[in-house]
Amino acid sequence: MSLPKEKLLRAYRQMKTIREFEERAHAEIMNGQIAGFTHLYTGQEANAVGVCEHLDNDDTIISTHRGHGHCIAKGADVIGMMKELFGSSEGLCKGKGGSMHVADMEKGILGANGIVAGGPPISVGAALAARIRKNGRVAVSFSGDGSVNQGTCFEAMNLAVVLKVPAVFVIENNYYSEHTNISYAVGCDDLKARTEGFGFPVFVADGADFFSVYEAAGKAIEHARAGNGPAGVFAETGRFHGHFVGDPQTYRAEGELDDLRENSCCLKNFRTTMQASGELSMEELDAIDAEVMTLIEESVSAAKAAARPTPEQVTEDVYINYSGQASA
Ligand SMILES: Cc1ncc(C[n+]2csc(CCOP(=O)(O)OP(=O)(O)O)c2C)c(N)n1
Ligand SMILES: [Mg+2]
Repeated sequence: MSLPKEKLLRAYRQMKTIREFEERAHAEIMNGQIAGFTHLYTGQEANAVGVCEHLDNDDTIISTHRGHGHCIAKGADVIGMMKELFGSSEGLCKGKGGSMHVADMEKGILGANGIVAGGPPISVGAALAARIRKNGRVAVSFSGDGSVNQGTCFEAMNLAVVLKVPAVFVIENNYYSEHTNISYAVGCDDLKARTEGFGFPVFVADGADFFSVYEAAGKAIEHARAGNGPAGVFAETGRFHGHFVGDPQTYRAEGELDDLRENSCCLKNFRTTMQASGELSMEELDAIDAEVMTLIEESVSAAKAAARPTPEQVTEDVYINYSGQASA
C-alpha cells in the first residue's frame, strides 16, 4: 500500500507520540506524580492511528478505559492531556476526567469510558444523529476483546444494523480482559463470523502493522460513510504493560512480554517497511522521534507547573440543568 509521504510521516509521528506519552505517564505514575488508576495503551498504537487517520475532525470516536492512544490519534492536545492526567484545572477536562475520562467535544472525542462495552451504544447514538442530520459523519467505537460478550455490545451492533447507521465497531483483541485470556472467556473461535452474523461486514487487521489496520479501517469507514450501515474492524494486538499500572502480570507466559516488544512493535514494523520501500529515510524518522521526545518533556513540565483546582472549582460542573445552564 502506497501513501503520500506527508501521511506516512504523520502516521509515524502519531504512533510515536502515543508510545512516548504512555511510557512517560508510566514513569510519572511510578514516581507518585500522577494519582488514580491508569491503563496504558503501549503496543496498540497502530490500531488507534490506523483508524483515526481516516477520520475528519467532526467524525466522532468513543473510547475505553485504555483511551489515551485513541484520544491522541483523534487529535487531542497532548499538553492538555498530560495536564489532565496530573489533575490540573488547566487539563482538557479541568482535571476532573483524569486518565479514564479524557474527552474533547471540539475534536469529536466523546470520551474515554470506564464501562466495558459502554462505548458501542454511545456510538450508535452518535451515528443516528449523523444519519438524521445527513452530515456524512461516521461514529467509531473502540472496544476490547472483553467487550464482545457484553449485552450492550450485542444490542448496539444489532440496533446499528436495524437503523442502518454509520457506526464502525473497532474491536482490539489484545487477548486479555483484565487477567483472563480470550481463549477462556469467549466461547467461539471465529469472532469475525459471529460478529458478521449481526448483518454487517467485518474487516480483519494485524494490529501491530499500521498499514494493515489502515487498509481494514478504510474499508469499514468507507462502507459506513457511503450509507451502507455499520461495519466492523477486528485487530489482533498486544499490550506491552499490565492491565493497569502496577499489575504484577503473573498470568503471562514466560518471555511473553519480551516477545511482544520484540516482534509485535508497530514502530519497529513501520521502520522496517519504510527501510524496505525507501519511502522514508531512517533520518526522517529519527527527527520525528526527537521532536516527540521534546513535546512529551514539555507536556510534563507544563503539567507539573499547571494550576491545581481550587476548592471552589471542585464542585463546578458537577450538575447540569437541562435548560442549558451549568450550576454548581
Ligand atoms: C461493565 C464492566 N464490567 C467490568 C468492568 C471491570 N473491567 C475493567 S477493564 C476490564 C477488562 C476489559 O478488557 P478488554 O475489553 O479486552 O479491554 P483491555 O483492557 O484489554 O483494553 C474489566 C472487566 C468494567 N469496567 N465495566
Ligand atoms: Mg483485551
